[in-house]
Amino acid sequence: MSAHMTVQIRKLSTTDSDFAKQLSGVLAFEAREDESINTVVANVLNDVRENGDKAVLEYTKRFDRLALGSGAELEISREECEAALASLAPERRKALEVAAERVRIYHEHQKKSCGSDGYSFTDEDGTSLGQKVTPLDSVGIYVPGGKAAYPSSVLMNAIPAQVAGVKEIVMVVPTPDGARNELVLAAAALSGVTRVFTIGGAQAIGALAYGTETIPSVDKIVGPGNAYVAAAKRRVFGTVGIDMIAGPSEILVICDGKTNPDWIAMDLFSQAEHDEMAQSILICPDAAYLDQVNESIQKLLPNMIRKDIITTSLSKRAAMIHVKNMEEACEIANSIAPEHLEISAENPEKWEKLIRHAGSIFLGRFTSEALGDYCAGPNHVLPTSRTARFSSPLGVYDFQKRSSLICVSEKGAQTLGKIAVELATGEGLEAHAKSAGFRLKN
Ligand code: HSO
Ligand code: ZN
Repeated sequence: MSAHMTVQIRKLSTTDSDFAKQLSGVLAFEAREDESINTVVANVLNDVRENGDKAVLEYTKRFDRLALGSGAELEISREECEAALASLAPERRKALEVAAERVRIYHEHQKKSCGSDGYSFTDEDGTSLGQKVTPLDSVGIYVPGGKAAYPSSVLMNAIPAQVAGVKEIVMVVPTPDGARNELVLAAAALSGVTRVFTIGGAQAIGALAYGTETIPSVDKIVGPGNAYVAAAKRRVFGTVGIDMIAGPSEILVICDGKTNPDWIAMDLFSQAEHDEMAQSILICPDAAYLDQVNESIQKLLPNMIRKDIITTSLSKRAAMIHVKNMEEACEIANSIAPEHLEISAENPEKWEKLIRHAGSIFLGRFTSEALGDYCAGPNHVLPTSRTARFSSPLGVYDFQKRSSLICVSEKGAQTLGKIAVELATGEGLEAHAKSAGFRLKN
C-alpha cells in the first residue's frame, strides 16, 4: 500500500434524516450460518465420541499436519509449560506475571462480591431456606492456534476458573505443524491450568465434551475459536456447559473532542487489527475533532505492521458519528451495546452513569482498551454483537453453580403441608398430596 493511500471511513450524523437506518447498516453483521461447516462438525464429533483417541489423532494429522503415535503424545507436560515460562526473556516473563497477578486480584474481589458464600434465612416456623455455591469440578479452555493464539486470553479464561475453585482446568491448543507457542504454554503454567493437550478444532471440543482414553471429559468448555469450534460448541451444549459464542471484537469510543486525536486513532486501530470484521466506532459532538482523528488515521496507518487488516476493518465496518451532545452520545452507545466502550472525556463518571449496555467501560483519557486487554485486571472475554444487552464479562460466576437448600421444621411441615396438599390435589397428583399429607399431624 502506498503511503498516500487513504482509508474511507463512514461518517454519520444524528441530524441525518435516515440516521437510524444508516446506523443499523453499520451494525449489521452477517453471522454466516454455513451448512457445510455444520455437516463436517457433526461428523467429527460423532467420530470422536465413537473412536476416542484414534479419531483425535487422525484429525490432528489431517488438519494440523501433526502425526503422533499415541494418545499419550497429545499431552504437553507440566514440565514443558514450566520450561517455557523459564525460557522467556526476563521482561516478558515479568510482564506476564504481573498481568496474571492483577487479573487474579481482580477476580478474587469479584468472588467476594458475587454471592460466592451463598445465603440462608429462617422463616417464622423455623424452616430454613438458602442457596449454596459450588465451583464446577472441571472445565476445558479452548485456545486458538496460529495468528489468534493470545497468551493474555489463557490468563483471562483460566484465572477466574482457578479463583472459583475449579480443580481440573484442561487446556487445548492446536499446534499446526507441531509449532508450540512458548508464551501460551508459559501463561498456562502461571494460571492454574492442570493439563494441556495439543489439539484443536471440532475434534478438541468433542474430546473435551465426551472424553477419550487420554483426554478427560469436562463439565464446561470456554474460550474462543474459529467457525468450526463455534459450531462444535453449539452442538455439545447440553452435554457440557459453554460460555458464549464470540463474534468479531468491537470498540466504541465516545470522546468530548479534547483527547489527543492520535491516541484515539490508535485505539480504533487496536481493535481493527484483530481481524477484518472487527468494528471501531467513534462518537463525538465536535465535527472538527472527527476530522482531526481522520487525519491522524491517515497519517498513522501506513506505518502499521497490520495495516492491511486495519484498512479492511476500518473501511468495511468503522464509523464516525457526529452527535448533538454527550447525552446523545451515551444514548447511541446504549443502542449499540458495544463490547468495549471508551469514555474519553472530562468527568467520565458523569457519562458512565448514563451507560446501561457495554461489556467493559474504560473511563478517562488515559484508559486505553489495550490496558484492559492485557493487564488492568478485569476480564477481556466480553459480550460481543450487542449481547451486552443481556450478558456479562466472563467471570468467577461462570465457573460456579448454585444449589437451593430447604430444611423444613416439624411446624413448617404442617403449614407448608396444607398448602402442598391443596395444590397437589388441584394438579391431580395424588402421591404429591400424600407425601406432604403423611407429615401432617392430623
Ligand atoms: N481485544 C480482544 C482481547 C485481546 N486483545 C487479546 C489483545 N489480546 C478481545 O476483547
Ligand atoms: Zn485487543
